[in-house]
Amino acid sequence: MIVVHHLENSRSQRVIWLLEELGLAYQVQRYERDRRTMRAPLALRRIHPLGKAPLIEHDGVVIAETGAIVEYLVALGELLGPSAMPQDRLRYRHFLHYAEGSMMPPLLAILVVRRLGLLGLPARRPVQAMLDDHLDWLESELAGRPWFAGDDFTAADIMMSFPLEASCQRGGLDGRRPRLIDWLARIHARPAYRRALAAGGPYAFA
Ligand SMILES: N[C@@H](CCC(=O)N[C@@H](CS)C(=O)NCC(=O)O)C(=O)O
Repeated sequence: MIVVHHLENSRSQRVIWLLEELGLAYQVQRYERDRRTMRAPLALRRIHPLGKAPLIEHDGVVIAETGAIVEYLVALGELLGPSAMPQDRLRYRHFLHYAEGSMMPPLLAILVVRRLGLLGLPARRPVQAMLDDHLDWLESELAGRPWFAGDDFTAADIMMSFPLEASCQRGGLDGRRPRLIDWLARIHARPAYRRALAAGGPYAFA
């Protein structure tokens, strides 16, 4: 049995969604954020020293880092990898890494700058510009194909869900980028996405 250590309202929602898409059996161990700091509780550090979500446990092994977890589960479930086409495979690998490696840093910067209040004011425009570059590029990527890796929905789309949902919430993503909004509507309509919401508890980004 796979155990998912899931932090409320966080990127770990993606792992529950992936497990639902793959049809693998799992249990959710849900953690609440500290209401003042919004950090994860110390209990997560008993599972992994960094105390970040998501974490999974399987066959006595703890796996951290969403991209690594996604690769592990896709191999286990033998579904939702890229097609055999070399271009799709490259794009799949790119987006699997890009979601956390390139897209999340400006979103985190926006969060920090907002929390700084007036002190953060001078940084608001430059960090928003950094995110806008990503959103413009992603919008153009979806001009030629329905999903991030190619013609088929893959785990790369699941990885991309959190940064794009967070972009709606705090990064100004709206109907001015219609392909991204349409992509979000299509992922949110998937039955496995809906089941994952029920399994993971309230999620403020959907
Ligand atoms: N790149 C890591 C990021 C992990 C991460 O920062 N997780 C957040 C959840 S959104 C967390 O646990 N934050 C609470 C904290 O840092 O205390 C991954 O994708 O697994």
